[in-house]
Amino acid sequence: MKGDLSQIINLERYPVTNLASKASERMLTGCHNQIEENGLCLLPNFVTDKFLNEVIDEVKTLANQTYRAEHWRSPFGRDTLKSKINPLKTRASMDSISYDLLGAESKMRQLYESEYFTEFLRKVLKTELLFKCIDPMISCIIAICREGDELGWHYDPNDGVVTLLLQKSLDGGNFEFAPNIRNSEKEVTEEELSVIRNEGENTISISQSAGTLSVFNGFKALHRVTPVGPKQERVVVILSYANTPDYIFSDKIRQSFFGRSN
Ligand SMILES: O=C(O)CCC(=O)C(=O)O
Ligand SMILES: [Fe+2]
Repeated sequence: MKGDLSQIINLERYPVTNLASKASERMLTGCHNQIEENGLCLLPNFVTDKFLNEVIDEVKTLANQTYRAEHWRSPFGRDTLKSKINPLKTRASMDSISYDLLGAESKMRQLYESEYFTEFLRKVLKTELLFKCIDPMISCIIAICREGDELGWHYDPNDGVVTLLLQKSLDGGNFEFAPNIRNSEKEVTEEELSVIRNEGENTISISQSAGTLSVFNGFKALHRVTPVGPKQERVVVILSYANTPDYIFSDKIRQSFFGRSN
């Protein structure tokens, strides 16, 4: 298994298979410092070039099985406002490949299903309570944002989303977030509203390259991917985790992303 991971993860820089080593300790301290600062940890060149090329090939092979979704949703997960033009609804539009389409040989599946990798994420997030989701469709998806596509401001329904950028868009498609802004399930604050209106003072825009792994708490942070420009699509793998070992997404989420619930 370790041997397999050396083909996938850049183990020299990120010694994920030897978490007790001094090198790992240093690496994890770096991760903790980043999370301390703004709730997000960026790990550039996390995967090997070989892996990146193989997964891009997987995406090409599955190109005719992507599902195009466009929907408007309340960033707060509350269906208070029905109108499509209401600025409090944000737009998500992209083509996605569901987890159940990744074959047994899929390199991406191997990374997501690696126990070393999950354990590494637990150490990054300083929790024992982090488990892969067991959703057959949503646990690990590949999202392709083409010209005009975006993932508008939202919170995630689960604690941990980890992304791996496979291909950067040449313009737009930036990841932006407002850390730790969620403070109540019920009441929407002025601070949250100002983020959605793109007037938020605490919004952070980050730069990711192909091969960057990003770990963040999207349950607590409002976040978005800005509209993608014309030159090159943005391709990202979205890996989902929860604090219980049995998390599956709602039928509504499966329907809205893939037009089917099983
Ligand atoms: O594509 C990204 O970088 C973020 C994905 C995301 O926010 C989500 O899937 O909930
Ligand atoms: Fe999200």
